[in-house]
Amino acid sequence: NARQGLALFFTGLSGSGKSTLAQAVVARLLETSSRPVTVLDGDEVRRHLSKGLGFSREDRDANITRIGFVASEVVRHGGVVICAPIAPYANARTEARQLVEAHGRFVEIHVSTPLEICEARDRKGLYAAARAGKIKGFTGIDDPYETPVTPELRIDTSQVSVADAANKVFEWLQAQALA
Ligand code: GGZ
Repeated sequence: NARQGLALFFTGLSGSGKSTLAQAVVARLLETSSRPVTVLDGDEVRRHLSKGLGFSREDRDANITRIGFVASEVVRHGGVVICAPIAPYANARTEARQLVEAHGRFVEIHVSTPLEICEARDRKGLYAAARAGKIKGFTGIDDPYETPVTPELRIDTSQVSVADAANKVFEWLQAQALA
């Protein structure tokens, strides 16, 4: 049912290409359908919805629960919602999935770009700061990332271009009659 609500949940390390890939998928969705798409942009979520939260396990879990709740509301009303947090803990991802699946479809996309590549990119200098001990508890350096075991899709952006990766997601959605 193409009108069923749908959440695309991208998860992966900082610098893995989640946001870039999510934006490319949004562009594809908007090109080919008249359905509105809500993007829960990571920076905006941290600035508004999750203002005041830090990066302890408790705060990260609260962040993902809030994102899951908003996503479930969008899906409940038949909308399409895209989120792209790190979401390092499997339990929190499962909770978000359950919130959404009460009302529609949840598609987990693991952006599996290896740590070495994310760190080499280091677009914001955060990995260098984490290695230098200036940021404590940085995911992949001195904080965990629990690799998704059975995501709907897994994409390594060091192996494929953003355009190809977005196509892969889009084609998978079409094959599932979700786009
Ligand atoms: C991980 C951190 C941290 C720590 C600040 N660990 O590359 P970015 O900058 O733009 O993406 C990262 C973002 C992660 O926020 P999320 O809300 O996605 O995280 S979670 O799902 O775990 O709640 C990074 C920046 O915030 N950042 N400190 N310690 N990333």
